Amino acid sequence: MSEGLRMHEDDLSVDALLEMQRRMLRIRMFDEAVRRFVKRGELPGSAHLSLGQEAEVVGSCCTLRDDDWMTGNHRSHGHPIGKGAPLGPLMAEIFGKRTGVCKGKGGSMHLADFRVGSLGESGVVGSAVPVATGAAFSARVRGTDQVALCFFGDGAVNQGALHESMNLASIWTLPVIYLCENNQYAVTTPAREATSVPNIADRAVAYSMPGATVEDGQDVMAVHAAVADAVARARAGLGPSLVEVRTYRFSEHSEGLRHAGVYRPADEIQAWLSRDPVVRFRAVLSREHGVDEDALDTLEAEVRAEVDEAVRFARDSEFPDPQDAFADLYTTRTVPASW
Ligand SMILES: Cc1ncc(C[n+]2csc(CCOP(=O)(O)OP(=O)(O)O)c2C)c(N)n1
Ligand SMILES: [Mg+2]
Repeated sequence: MSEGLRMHEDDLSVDALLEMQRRMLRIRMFDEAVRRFVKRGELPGSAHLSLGQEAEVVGSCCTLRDDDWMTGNHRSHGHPIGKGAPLGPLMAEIFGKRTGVCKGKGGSMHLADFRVGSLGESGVVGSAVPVATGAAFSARVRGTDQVALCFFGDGAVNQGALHESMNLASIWTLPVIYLCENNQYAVTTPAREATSVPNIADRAVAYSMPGATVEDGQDVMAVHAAVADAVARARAGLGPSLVEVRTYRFSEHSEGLRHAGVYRPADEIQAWLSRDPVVRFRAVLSREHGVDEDALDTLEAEVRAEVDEAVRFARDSEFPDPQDAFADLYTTRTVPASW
């Protein structure tokens, strides 16, 4: 990680560390379940899984308070889970049910849960970046110390919306953390062939903000430390940061795509699989924090039961009524005069 942020020292309790492992396990088991249902033809549409990227999602989200905001992208399941959303309404959304977080109208690419500050995800690459920037602007206007965490992939790095947003955030000193999930490919395009700088974090210089690269994005604590520094900076009123996290997706761009073996060398995939973030952090909890193996097994069993319950809830729920197709398309809320 480059220097320049460093406003925060990690001092997490064992309970906080176990919560991070719990959320990583939730993402892992939730997306493994989704993959099974897609394979069986039980789910409509495509599904972009966060398998392999659990550490960057959870390490980032666990630096936030419940009232902080977060936006994401088409790889949308992990982000709200990382922010602490309950699993049932997320799974119901993927099944297209009316109990889903978007009442079954959004589907897999549009999970959101306002109750935990998860403002939305979108299939249009880069489109949630201005939303996070706007949320940070609202904190500034209302005089709160909330911050906004903005996830985007390496494929969004050259989208105009990102550059316009980073520029505005810089000149207005907005409390936003631009978090690039560099899993090294945009569908099949390698980031190194599509972007003009070797380190995406180098782009921060152009917007007078600190930039940091987390080389080992499969280490949840390394991600947490870097993002916590950026969050502390934003909360202190010092403005935005860009954090790039190097990671890897374990599955294909989306389930059902037939690109396997064409663009990613087998030894590269193998090297990343051997650094599984969930397996690694379990070993760290046991070796360095004295958590016994039985407690770690119990944690895994609890999360498995939670995912099973979410699936049951989704399957048992009703589909939306076609008559409600046009409900909730536009907000009826107005901005209070006091703003
Ligand atoms: C504006 C726009 N252009 C192209 C696409 C097609 N598309 C969907 S996902 C994707 C790649 C995204 O890659 P990245 O941002 O690295 O995220 P990842 O899938 O690797 O998590 C592309 C090009 C799109 N959805 N929106
Ligand atoms: Mg990518």
